[in-house]
Amino acid sequence: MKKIELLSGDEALARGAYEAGLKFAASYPGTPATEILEYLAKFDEIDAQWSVNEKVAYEVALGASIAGVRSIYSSKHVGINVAGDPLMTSAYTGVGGGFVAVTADDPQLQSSQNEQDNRLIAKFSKLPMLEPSSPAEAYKMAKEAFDLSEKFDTPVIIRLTTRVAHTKENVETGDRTEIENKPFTPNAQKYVMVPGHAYKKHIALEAKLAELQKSAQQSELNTMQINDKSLGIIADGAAYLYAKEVFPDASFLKLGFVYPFPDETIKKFAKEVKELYVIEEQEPFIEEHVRQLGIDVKAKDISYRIGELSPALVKEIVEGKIKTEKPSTARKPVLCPGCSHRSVFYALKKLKAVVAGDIGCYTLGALKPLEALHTTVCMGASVTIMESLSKNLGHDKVVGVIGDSTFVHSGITGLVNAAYNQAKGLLIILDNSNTAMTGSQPNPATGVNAKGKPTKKLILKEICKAAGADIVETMDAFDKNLQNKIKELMSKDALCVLIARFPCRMIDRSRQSPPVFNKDKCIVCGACLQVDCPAIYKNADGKITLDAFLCVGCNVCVSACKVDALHRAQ
Ligand SMILES: Cc1ncc(C[n+]2csc(CCOP(=O)(O)OP(=O)(O)O)c2C)c(N)n1
Repeated sequence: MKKIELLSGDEALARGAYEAGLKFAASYPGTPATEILEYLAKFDEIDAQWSVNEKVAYEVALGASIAGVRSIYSSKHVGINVAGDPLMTSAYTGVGGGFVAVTADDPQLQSSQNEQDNRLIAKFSKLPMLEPSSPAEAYKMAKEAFDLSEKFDTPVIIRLTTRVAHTKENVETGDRTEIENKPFTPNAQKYVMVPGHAYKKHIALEAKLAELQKSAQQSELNTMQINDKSLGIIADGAAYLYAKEVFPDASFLKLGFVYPFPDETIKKFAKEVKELYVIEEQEPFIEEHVRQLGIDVKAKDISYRIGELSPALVKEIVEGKIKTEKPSTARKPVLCPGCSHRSVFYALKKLKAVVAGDIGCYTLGALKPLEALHTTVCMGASVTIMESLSKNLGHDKVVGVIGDSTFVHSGITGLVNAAYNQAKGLLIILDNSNTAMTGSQPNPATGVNAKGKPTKKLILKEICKAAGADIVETMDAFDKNLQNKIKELMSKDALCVLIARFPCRMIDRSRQSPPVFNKDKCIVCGACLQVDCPAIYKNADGKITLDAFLCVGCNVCVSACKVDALHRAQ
């Protein structure tokens, strides 16, 4: 039954996949892709899972495809790096049931550690890529991607960016079509990628790409709109919408099937128009290819490769300007009041520890005034960088800090490595029983699955011991002795893990009474402000204010106060 539904790009893509008979979905949370799996997990017809990381997600999804069912992988752009190993070789194996891999990129780093443009992954991996400009297109392309995948025996990548993933639009949805599973027949030439087989597969892949290019040239996803011929614009994704808004009368070649490039279509369009521009966000992906075709084209200055575009910036590009816009610093992100990460970072700051950090809410420990986290590179890198910092700077000075979800994602291997290579030092696992940063998804250490059902629970203490840690202790993250415990473990000549445990405020909203604040004793020394809690701040009149509405009574500020102005409530 046809229905109009207000859907985000993520939801629309997921809806399209559901209607295309999808039976298996795997993902690891990451903005702006998270809502794809969250949407799919609601359907009984779909076996949907949060995998422990993106490599695992890609592999289980590919495995489901090999078993014959339509399957989907989704992650944020950097997740594709983690999944890179199976992804690259899946271009050789091809698929069983239709297999779609979604990358949701984050230009402008709304919530990411880098701004990589995953259109380049399509070229690198030799996989076809579709790119919608809107939720309605994402819905349509999800269906097309499965057909394309089965027709050409290849995974198909769909690339979203934050604007498309999180924009909402009315989308006309329909019914699900059940698709018969493809039979699985053992076929070593296809699925066992030893050199002899893979070499032949690479030859076949090049031929497949040529066929895919013909398909891109005929595809309705690449549309030519000939209007005013004095200005022709080639654009994709959100950039197409911005360009269309600024130059409604121009001629357009809108690319939706972005890789392999539809060369003949591009050449034809270039001949039609007088002045040709490529308007694209991030890397000069289309621009460089158009130039390679020997076509004279104008495009953005290098300064516009950083951050998102907007209609105003598209106008500037065509005016030949250089980008002057600076990143917004309007609002500093901050840990929630009562967040258990705060007490750990406050203790680490006091101990003047060198802290190898990781990615999660706790990365905020790097910001002023806490400034208690000194490296963040990628997920899992706290444990490995801690190993090297400890060996070089002294294990009594260095601490690694990682969240529970990140530890399961890629921290366990680092801990095994540290033990195997006889590293010493302290790793603190901030166990808030949540993947908080991405909006409270469960993970193996929470004992709940993607469908919200109880499942086997990973016991962090046991896995740390099994990985080879010499000492593993667990402590309440708000324990008054936390700082002493960290100090004690830092001084041990051993590989130690401290699991600092307290449920995330997003899942346990219970409150204790705020501390008692004796204003008369307060000398406005600012010590309490060093804990960086939104519930305690300096007023316009220069006085310290404790906001009882925001405060949940964690008492970290009490431990910071040097003049007894703050007391635990009795
Ligand atoms: C490779 C990769 N995948 C996913 C993400 C998105 N992401 C950032 S932090 C995080 C996990 C946070 O959970 P946890 O480690 O438990 O810390 P918390 O936010 O709960 O404090 C995720 C999934 C990412 N940045 N990089």
